[in-house]
Amino acid sequence: MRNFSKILVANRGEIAVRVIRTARALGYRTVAVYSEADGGAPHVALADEAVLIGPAPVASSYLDAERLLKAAAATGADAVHPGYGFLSENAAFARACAEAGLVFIGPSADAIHLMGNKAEAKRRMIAAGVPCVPGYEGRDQSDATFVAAADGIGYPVMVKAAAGGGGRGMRLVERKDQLVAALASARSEALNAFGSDELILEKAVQQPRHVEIQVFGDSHGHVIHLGERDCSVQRRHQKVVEEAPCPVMTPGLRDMMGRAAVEAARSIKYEGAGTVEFLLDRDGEFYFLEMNTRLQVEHPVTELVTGLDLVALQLRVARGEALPLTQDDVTLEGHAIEVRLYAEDPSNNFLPASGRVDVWRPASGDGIRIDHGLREGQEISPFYDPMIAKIIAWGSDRDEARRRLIRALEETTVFGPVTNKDFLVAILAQERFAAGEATTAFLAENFGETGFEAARPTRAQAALASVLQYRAARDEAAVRAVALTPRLKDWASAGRLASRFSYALGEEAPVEFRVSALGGERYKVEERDSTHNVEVLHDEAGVARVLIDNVQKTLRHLASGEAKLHLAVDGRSFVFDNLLKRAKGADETASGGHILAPMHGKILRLNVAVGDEVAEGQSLVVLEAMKMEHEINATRSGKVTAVNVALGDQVPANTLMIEMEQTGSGASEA
Ligand code: MV4
Repeated sequence: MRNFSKILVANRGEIAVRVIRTARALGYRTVAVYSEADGGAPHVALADEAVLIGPAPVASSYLDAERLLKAAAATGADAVHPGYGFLSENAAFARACAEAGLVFIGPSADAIHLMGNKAEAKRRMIAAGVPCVPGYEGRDQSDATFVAAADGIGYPVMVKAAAGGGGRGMRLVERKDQLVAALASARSEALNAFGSDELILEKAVQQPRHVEIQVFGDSHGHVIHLGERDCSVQRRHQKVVEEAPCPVMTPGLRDMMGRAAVEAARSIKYEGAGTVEFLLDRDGEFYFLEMNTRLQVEHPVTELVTGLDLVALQLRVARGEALPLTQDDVTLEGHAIEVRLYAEDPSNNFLPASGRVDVWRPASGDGIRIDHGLREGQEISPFYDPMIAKIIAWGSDRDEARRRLIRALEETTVFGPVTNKDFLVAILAQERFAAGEATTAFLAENFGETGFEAARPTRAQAALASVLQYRAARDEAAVRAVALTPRLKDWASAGRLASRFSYALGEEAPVEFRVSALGGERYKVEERDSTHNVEVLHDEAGVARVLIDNVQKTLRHLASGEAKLHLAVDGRSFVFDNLLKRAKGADETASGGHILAPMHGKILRLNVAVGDEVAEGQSLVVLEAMKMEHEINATRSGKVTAVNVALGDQVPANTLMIEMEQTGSGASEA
């Protein structure tokens, strides 16, 4: 037994949250670490203790082994869970933990080191009888040797960096006359990226699937596998969709691949969670590619089809306990699909996005699991991977999981940085993907050429936006006029404003929307080609139920300044930018030019007349309502151009009482 009771989680974000949850549930004390950028992050609040380890850059925080070991010492932690990424596959860190008397929750430093070199790993796997892609993984690195080896293998071949991963230093070589140049460029890229220019050569497998087997080993020599995951849908070697089981798997093939993976792990006395990656070709032949010696990002799909908690298993075997189940106890049920929701812009070459997440509402529902480490209001930091969440769906069959996942994406709202949500929905809805036919070539073939442009908002969606912007401006004006929250007010009566909103909808010219309040939260929206009738049936905390053109729907909305509105409706998220407001405050509703009655009431005093110059804060009107006097003040200076009410009038809410124009310089920004 290697007992421990307090686990330091040497990671951040969703995986730190994931590990802390299980550790706490199993009675362990937990220590989080965080950088200066992460003080407000959920993983910090969730742990019993949290240690500030350094500034935002990873080299001086999450990648700094010394600071992590210090944090463990300071808090009395006796075990370290590395999560994925960062130091999770760093043999020196695993060794340093052991030397500091900490249980490293992962395989031995030797196993990490061995699998970190593709040439070494392949030699060992060939010796263990694990099927490998035909290739060359020798120590002689001369061009002549590679050229001769490639002739033996047959073109096309792949050149790969022995120390590499993630496709860096990898070259596809179609013809003999391209090989020497490819070797040279791969060497220089590998040396630069990994500090080693050692290469291997492999036959290029055509349109393979990426199928990986989850394995577990314990310190008693038991090794089992938990079935496979298909991670073929990748973009530039970044996984985008992962699922279990693989759509083309058969029990016989699973048994063969599982045995090969177990043999791979057994041959190196592997302990803990590991993943053996294979390429699966069209003929059902499979080839060992590499072994990942960590818990992987996509482990939840395995959890959902096996019913096991992989972190719990990791903690068990790290303590020196035997695996609590045998291979025969492992059963697979149903199907699970995971997608990675990223803050990135699919229409701009997937450029990572950062910034404050104003609204973060992950969906929930039957068969839906969302792993994330994000708090609403938190920043997506440019220092780290911009993954927002893993959205995972389980179904009794693949299509049920797929449908549930699409729905979960549609019902998940992110207002703030742009995300790949629509891209993910488009992948899941794509015919070939739905048929389970996606190989590693899927994204390049289906989304490669032009990048991804989400569909533009429809006129009806823009009409909804205009109504919401109208209401936001009205409520803002009312808040300015009297210190009452808009919710307390009675907006039941007809207003008299026709406000204009202009949006660039991706058509040739911007489209103008004219909103008229008909009273009682009913609105008429006129645009170039048609009229939309909108009624807001219910609206609370940014979630509204609306009726538009006789169809009810639920939407989420958030006004951002005077010009912008975030709107999530019909499963999509949009940002509408009112060009009139953005241009120069052409619509004065919210900038103080239109003084509205904030509620139904009686004009008790009228303090201004047409032509008066008024100063900001000056009293304009006193309204009696709900047995109280409400003073309505100018929200900025200007000249009164119209007074539409008289002393003693009973006015409905939203009545345009006074109109002002701006004078002098002070501007529309106020
Ligand atoms: C290959 C291959 C075809 N043949 N090796 C890409 C990342 C690295 N883990 C291995 N990769 C590949 N290795 C041989 N011998 C095709 C790929 C590959 C790929 C693999 C999995 C998922 C997506 C991919 C996209 C392009 C290439």
